[in-house]
Amino acid sequence: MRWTKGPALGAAAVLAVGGLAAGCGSSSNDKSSTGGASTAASSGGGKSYDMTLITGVKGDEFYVTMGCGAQAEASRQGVNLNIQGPDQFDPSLQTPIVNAVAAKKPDAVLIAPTDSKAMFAPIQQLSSGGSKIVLVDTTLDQPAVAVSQISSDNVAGGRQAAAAISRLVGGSGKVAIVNVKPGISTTDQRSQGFKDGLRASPGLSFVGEQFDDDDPARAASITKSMLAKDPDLKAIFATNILAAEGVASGLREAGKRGVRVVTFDAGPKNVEDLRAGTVQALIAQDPAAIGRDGIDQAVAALKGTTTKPRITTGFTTITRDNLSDPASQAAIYKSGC
Ligand code: T6T
Repeated sequence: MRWTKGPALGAAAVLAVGGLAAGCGSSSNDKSSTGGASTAASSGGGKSYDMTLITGVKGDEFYVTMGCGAQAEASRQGVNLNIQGPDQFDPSLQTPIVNAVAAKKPDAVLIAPTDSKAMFAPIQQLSSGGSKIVLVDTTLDQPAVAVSQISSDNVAGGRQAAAAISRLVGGSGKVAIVNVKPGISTTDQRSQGFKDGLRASPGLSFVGEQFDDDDPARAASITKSMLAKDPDLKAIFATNILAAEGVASGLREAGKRGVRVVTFDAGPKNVEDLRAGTVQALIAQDPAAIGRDGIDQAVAALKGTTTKPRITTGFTTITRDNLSDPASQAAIYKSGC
């Protein structure tokens, strides 16, 4: 089996590689894990805007890589960018950060809301204070508060995961989902896309979905309890980085070989698990492109030029067969810029 690019992969992904390379060459580090340093604008010529990127969680390589893409573009555009994020993917921890940022009234805020409902009021408050809002990665049930939303096509990614699992198990057997928590737009959509995609493979039987609260230890114990309940489980779809890490640990701890795993995201640990054969395919998003496009949309909104209400970035499907290809290597998330 050899997969290369996912269906949504195109110019966006190619551009993202360029953005990421620029990020790695810049002087910025992982602001989302250092608690919010800011980098002064170094170029430009016009007005220098102050922007903040509020990630879903600190230290997660998806958001680190998004921060690298955003920082590279901010430096290019002469934007002062500050990057912050909560310690956990949790609206009760993200809200105080949003409130503190609102008090500073930055020109624009790029934000990945940790809950599609609970984060609406704090984000609306930011907008009422005059900051332009760009939703990056996750979105809100009421996204009109934002000038632009930028993300992967998460429904399509979930469908792609179902098709990949169907191929891996020969079209029949029990399959399950390990998800993060309800209310996160991205992972809800991946789960929805996966369930839709299963309809194309009537031989697959869906035995359920469980939520790990973005905790890999919980994902590992969920995996072991799924195996105890269904010892003939054939495959698991893990909907994000930490779910994937936990599912891989759970399979190792259970000493279970032969269960096929397809995951969203491509952090360094996910790649190790792919190399070791515990995981069979990683659907890598393009977080650097999301960060870069987020800065561009915010600048356009502030300058009063045309913004794009919706931007969809691409995927790269990474398997052991194509892992050494330059496109796969470029799609692996970074732990620092
Ligand atoms: O999968 C990404 C992101 O797209 C999602 O919204 C939350 O989880 C990640 O950050 C990975 O941990």
